Amino acid sequence: MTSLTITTVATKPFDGQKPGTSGLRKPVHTFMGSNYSENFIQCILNAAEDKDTLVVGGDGRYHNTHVVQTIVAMCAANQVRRVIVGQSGILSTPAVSAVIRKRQTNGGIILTASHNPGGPDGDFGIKFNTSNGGPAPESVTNHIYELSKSLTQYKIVNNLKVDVSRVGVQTFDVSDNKFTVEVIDSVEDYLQLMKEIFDFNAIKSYLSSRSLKILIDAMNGVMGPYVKRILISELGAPSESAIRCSPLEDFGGHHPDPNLTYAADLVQRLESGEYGFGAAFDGDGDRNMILGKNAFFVTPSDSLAVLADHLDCIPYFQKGGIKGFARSMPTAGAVDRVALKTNKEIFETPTGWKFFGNLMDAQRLSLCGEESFGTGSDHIREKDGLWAVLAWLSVLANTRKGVEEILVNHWNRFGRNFFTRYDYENCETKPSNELMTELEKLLSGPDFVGKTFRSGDKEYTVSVADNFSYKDPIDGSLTTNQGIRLIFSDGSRIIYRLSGTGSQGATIRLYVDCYENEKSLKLRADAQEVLKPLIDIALQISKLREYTGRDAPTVIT
Ligand code: G16
Repeated sequence: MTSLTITTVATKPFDGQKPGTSGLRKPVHTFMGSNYSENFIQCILNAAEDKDTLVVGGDGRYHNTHVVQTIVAMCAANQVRRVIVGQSGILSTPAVSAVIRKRQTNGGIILTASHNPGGPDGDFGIKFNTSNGGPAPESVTNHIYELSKSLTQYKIVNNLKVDVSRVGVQTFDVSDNKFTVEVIDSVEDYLQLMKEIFDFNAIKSYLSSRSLKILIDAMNGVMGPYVKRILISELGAPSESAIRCSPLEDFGGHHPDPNLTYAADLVQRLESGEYGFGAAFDGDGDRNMILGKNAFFVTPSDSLAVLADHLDCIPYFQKGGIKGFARSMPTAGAVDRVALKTNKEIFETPTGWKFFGNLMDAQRLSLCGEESFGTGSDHIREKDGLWAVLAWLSVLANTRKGVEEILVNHWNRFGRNFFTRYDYENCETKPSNELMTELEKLLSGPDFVGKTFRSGDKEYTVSVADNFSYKDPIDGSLTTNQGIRLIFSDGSRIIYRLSGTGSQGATIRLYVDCYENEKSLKLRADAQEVLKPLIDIALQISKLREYTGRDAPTVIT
């Protein structure tokens, strides 16, 4: 075997290589610029304290294959001894987390911009996960960003090419050291984990009894192969139960984002009443949307609460017990009521799955979720779309009830949290920042708390007005500036946040929620109608229309 040599390439720092809510996300043409990806990868490798073995994979979007080769060639030049790569460079985000944990590696690098569009005009992203399988905490991502500001060189083995199309081990001699690349089946480790968690026989026999017809939309993202192998081959769902299962580099030109706007096709098909259960995933397979018969929409906050209330029908929790629950701050507090009833700890964290990891590692957290269509448990350290679907199927098989009936029962027992999110995507950055600054000034004024706002026949008195901060209960780290909150005396909330996952301009998120426990109110169908007075007040206080020039949001959830 001829020895390959390491090349050191001179480079200059790029502005703005600051990881956001979940990794560095930019338009793909930015990542394709000379040295842009190499710089960021070098900073990850410099920041990683232990890097003997790393996992690499992505959601298959445009440019994925190229960057997989770059990462492997740079690992070879930077004292990594072994790299584990998903076949064809494909691994869902939950699968990377599962592989890191199962094979006890030092972490991994995930190539994805999640739910952002792909293709030559779309977005790309690079994210570092640490040895617990979760997204790197802020201490690490801040370190990566600091390194990126002064990087002068990166190291690469230029002529190292790996055949990622075949499963197996390939070894290389790099400057007289052995470097190993193991290409693994993209689904296998994840499938084995799911089999340990769920009762596959129970789900399979329920699906085969034909009492439930399901329709699953992989949205041409990474989940196609996982859906086919797990739901169809293993659990016996008919092949027509899964749609858009071929991973495409541009996701078929769509936003691979499982919400009512971007998964409208699925919603339409469910409206026919033919299916009792529907679900969609995002590009990298960590998000999920759950629908019942006639496209009955389960909000992520409710989905979390219902699962919290039914975890004991899943073998993983029967064996390991149920520790605490958690949700991100903007997520409505439906799960808090289940925690109260079941006497479990409940944590409220900033937006970003990375904030759940410490709690899970400390054995304080079993189940958590976010309003942004994320649900998951401590089986891995990422949110997990297919896990959520299998959890829901377990609940349906166990209760033999429909999705809507389960939700109505839940609201009757616990009351109902109405929730909506308005997204104003791709706004101009400067006025969006000004909006947040002015809002913060306004609410820190001496008379703001106690002030009453009126809309129609409703009246709301402010009892808390702040910018959310979080002290991690495990390591004591403080994270500030996590969203402006107005909490009213009846518990209703208005929250304003700037998204940390957009790739250009600014995305303003407005979250509004309230709680009802009066029978005639809680079973009303239309959340928009219930929340209208609060939405009007939110728009009025923030002068959102004036700052953004937008009359309506881009997406309403
Ligand atoms: C990421 C994070 C989530 C977060 C979401 C939305 O999800 O992992 O924890 O809730 O972004 O963040 P933002 O409101 O800042 O856009 P994903 O699926 O995009 O990786």
